[in-house]
Amino acid sequence: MNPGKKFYITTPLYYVNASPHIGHAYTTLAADILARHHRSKGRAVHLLTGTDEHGSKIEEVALAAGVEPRAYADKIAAEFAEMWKHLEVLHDDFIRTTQTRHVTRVQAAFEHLLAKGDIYKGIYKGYYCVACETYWTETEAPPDGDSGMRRCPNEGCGKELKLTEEESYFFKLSKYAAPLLEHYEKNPGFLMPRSRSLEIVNFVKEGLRDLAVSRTKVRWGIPVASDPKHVVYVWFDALQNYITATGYRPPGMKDAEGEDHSQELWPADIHFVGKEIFRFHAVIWPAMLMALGAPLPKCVYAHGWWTVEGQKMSKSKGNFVNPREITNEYGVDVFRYHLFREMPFGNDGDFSVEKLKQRYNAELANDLGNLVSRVTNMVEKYLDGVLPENPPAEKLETTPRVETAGPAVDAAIEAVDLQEALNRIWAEVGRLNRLVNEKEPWKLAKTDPEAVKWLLCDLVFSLRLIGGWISPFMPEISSKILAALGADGGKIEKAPPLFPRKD
Ligand code: ME8
Repeated sequence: MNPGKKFYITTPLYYVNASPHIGHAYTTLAADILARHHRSKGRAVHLLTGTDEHGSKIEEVALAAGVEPRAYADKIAAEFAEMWKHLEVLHDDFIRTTQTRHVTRVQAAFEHLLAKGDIYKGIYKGYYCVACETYWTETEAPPDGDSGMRRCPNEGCGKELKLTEEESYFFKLSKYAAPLLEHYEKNPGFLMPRSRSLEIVNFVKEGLRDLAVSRTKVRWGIPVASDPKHVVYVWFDALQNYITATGYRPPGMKDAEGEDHSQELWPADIHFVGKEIFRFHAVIWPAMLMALGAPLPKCVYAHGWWTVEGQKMSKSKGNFVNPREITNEYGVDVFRYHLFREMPFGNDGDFSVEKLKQRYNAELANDLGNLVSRVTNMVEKYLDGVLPENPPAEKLETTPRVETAGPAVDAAIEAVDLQEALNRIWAEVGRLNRLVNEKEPWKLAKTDPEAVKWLLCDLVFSLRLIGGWISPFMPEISSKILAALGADGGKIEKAPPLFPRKD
């Protein structure tokens, strides 16, 4: 492997048809947590996010709003960028599929595949879901018993399909079924979690049909360079962002805007996606890369879906949760914490404000916040805010025990078992709370000041470890805790409340 290779993490490119909501935030925050973790270990990391701006879905919403698709895209892309800033996401790049650096590379890749014979011209006849930007066949989407209407079979979609017949270029996806199966077999970590990989393997085993990759009925897209009445099918366009963003040049492309950093970045180490777009990333995308002769990403990780107060989020219900509704009341870090403590990565879960509030009061205000404020208060009171320098190792009983959780926390984050990482950390928070309750340092202070000194020292050192571990999840709270604990060498004073109680 190239020694300068960075750990390259991506999120999906979100459609610019609607404002960011908690579902988008979830994937992007998972990517940010993993990125922060690796950075904290001194590894070079590159986090890419961005927006998916072409296709009929965007064309339709812009038309309905009476604006040009580009103006519509500009507005929503800016909302996504602002949201990531607000949520303390540290991304290294934000790609928009309308940017020249992407457009020219998609065009060059298309021409290369055409010349190679992996793309050929034909007629597409079948059904199309605009909401999912997905083609369906008659058998995949049989007519409804009562109405005779065909609906999108995607879980949670069910929108009416449009019958379409148009001249189209096709990508020879069928050719790649066997190589894909071989790749899945040889690389058991490629499709994650395992529980979702079987579905993909079975799907590919059924055999793959060639995929329509251009449209003539849509205008808002990347024109095929050699035949501009066609625009590139939005998924065939958007999937390539992960590699176009690296500056990669498809075979045959000489001049290109932007530097080629593909050696530093590609192949991606992990693509984070929601379960509903796993198939695109697990089947179509690797087949495209095989056709281009580029290495495949190391892993595609599909997480589950959030419902909100027991309901699917949808336009008709108007129940999309804007993260700001939560962060305005509880702060950004609390939102970040709740999402990953609540739902095991990979499973589905339900978002409820009541549950968030319970977690806030119990796990944050009480378990962690109180502990920090009690400990810092006692250090101020009994030790004048100063810890003994270089305490002898035998005086610290708890710190080494807490420390042993470190590798498990790291391993859980690296396996993207983010809930497990938080469970491990909170087990140590629990250990420290029990210690304080058992030893009752406020009583001990009257009888054995020496013992109190070492006990507080032990607690502060242990808490500093915990303060560090939470930093990928709660960067701001982590800094506040570490500062309050004098981790930068300062005096220790009673910490201001980190989590004011909510009733
Ligand atoms: O699919 N729960 O974009 P999109 C959890 N443009 N995650 C959710 C979610 C929910 N309820 N709702 C959305 C697209 N997400 C394409 C992707 S990639 C080349 C192109 C998250 O705006 C989750 O990551 O519909 C999901 O896959 C993504 O947002 C879909 O975003």
